[in-house]
Amino acid sequence: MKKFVMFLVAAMVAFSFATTTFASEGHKVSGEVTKVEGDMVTVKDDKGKEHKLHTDKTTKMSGDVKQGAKVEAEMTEKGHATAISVKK
Ligand SMILES: [Cu+2]
Repeated sequence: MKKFVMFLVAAMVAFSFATTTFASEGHKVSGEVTKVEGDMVTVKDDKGKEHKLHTDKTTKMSGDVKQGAKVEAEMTEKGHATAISVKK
């Protein structure tokens, strides 16, 4: 019985994790900031592709996002950055 309960809990945790991952899908971009222009931040990813991200008050910024900084960003399909954090 205990094992069954443990299994249920594990299954629920796994399921909620999967749901969260799916819900926050968008795009994750990690790379180097090549340009900061007003509220637009350009990030060049590891494959050399440039992503233009729009930032505003709702963007969670952590660290000093500036040219040359290595960052990890979360963006929506429309190119709006929901979070940008500087990697250490
Ligand atoms: Cu935006």
